[in-house]
Amino acid sequence: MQRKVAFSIGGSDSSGGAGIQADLKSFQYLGVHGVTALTCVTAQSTKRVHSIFPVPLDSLEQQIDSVCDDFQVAAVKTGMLYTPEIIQCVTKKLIAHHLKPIVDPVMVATSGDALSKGTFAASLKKTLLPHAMMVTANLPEASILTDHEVKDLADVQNACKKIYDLGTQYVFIKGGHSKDHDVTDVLYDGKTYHRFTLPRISQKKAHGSGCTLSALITGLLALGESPVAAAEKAKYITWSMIQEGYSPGKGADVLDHSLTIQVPPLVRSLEQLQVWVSLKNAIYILTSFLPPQYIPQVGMNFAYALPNAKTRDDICAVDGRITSRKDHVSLCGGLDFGVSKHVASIILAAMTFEPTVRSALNIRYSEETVDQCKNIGFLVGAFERTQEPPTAGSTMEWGTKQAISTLGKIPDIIYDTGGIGKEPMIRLLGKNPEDVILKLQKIINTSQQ
Ligand code: PXL
Repeated sequence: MQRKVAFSIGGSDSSGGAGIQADLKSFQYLGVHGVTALTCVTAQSTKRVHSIFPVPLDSLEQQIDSVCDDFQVAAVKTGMLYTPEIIQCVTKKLIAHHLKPIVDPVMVATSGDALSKGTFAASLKKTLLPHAMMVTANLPEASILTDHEVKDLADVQNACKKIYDLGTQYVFIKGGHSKDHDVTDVLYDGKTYHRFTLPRISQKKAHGSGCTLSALITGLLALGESPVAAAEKAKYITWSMIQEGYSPGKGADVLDHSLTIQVPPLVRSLEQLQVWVSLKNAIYILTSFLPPQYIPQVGMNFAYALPNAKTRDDICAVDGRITSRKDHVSLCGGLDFGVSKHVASIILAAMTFEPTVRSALNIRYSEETVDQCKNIGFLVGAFERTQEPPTAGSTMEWGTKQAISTLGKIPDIIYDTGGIGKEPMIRLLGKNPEDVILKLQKIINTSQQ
């Protein structure tokens, strides 16, 4: 199979969380072949940088030539360059090979230890940035590059202009170090400021997030994405990797670069993202406790609607199913808006009676489960498929409305006993995914007594 090739020039992080190691994992995540040239070897733990050994310049030159003479490099990034001499060497080689890099202006590690020396910043500005395609700077790095404190969004626009004037084609300034509630990153292309905002993940101190973000941008560019799309998608993926971060040593958390992380769709409002995150967390909990016998033959879906949802596109659900295989419950497919038909129709129908009922889930039907629900004191609604008028468009919409109008209230569950080729089913309704899960836990607990 043909693979695009992305090139990372930077330092080795022996703790495996940042540097070349993070870059290769990020390329791998995207299915891009990663190639590297090592500038330095750092002796580093998850707590601190113990020593830095710069690789001799003739070895660095040979690494870059070996890679560029062999591979069709589709995109390149630079990370830790450490000294003005390394900057000069790398710039000379990139120009010779007609490559314009994504530059991550690494100067200080997450631990606070220095990763640069001498007149590093001045050399970066004068030598490498005029040949860069994009610079990805956090607020302290933007402050150094502009000789001006950049502390919040208000300062970022000016900083973008100043860095752009150094000769790079794009400037990406990351808002992670601001004191704002949410994190806004800004991408400037010389004309427009593109803003990308995601909720702050305050509980994690993520080592390697800058490397990962710039490597993902590089990999996405190698795959043919535009710089604006690459920056936005890279931010979403990095955010998800930080959320799933783990602590492999005695110090900082590192990002989870595995293929199983769930990445939210590119959303246009933080409300959409909150709905996505709530559902994702609920499904994570659900799959950890659900006995497989509750999964219907056709699989389970779990959905959560935006406030005031009007169409299926306003409803987030599993693009696939929650299934059981070999007594193990697992999620098959990602979460997205507009992907559910059945469960979404149930929620939309219920919301026409009571707009706060925004979540639903289908479980396997059994008479015992219906009886247990009655014993718990749940309101139980039902419909019969045989009574559906031929003019009804969606069975789920008709059935839900039928069950609610018969009861005169919103039930906790709605069941039907099936039909020809139609599996009988129970659906749980609630205000949000946590509410639905609590109801399901009550059912499971009473059945185990
Ligand atoms: O995160 C920047 C970075 C880049 N490269 C190397 C590093 C770090 C941070 O620790 O160790 C080698």
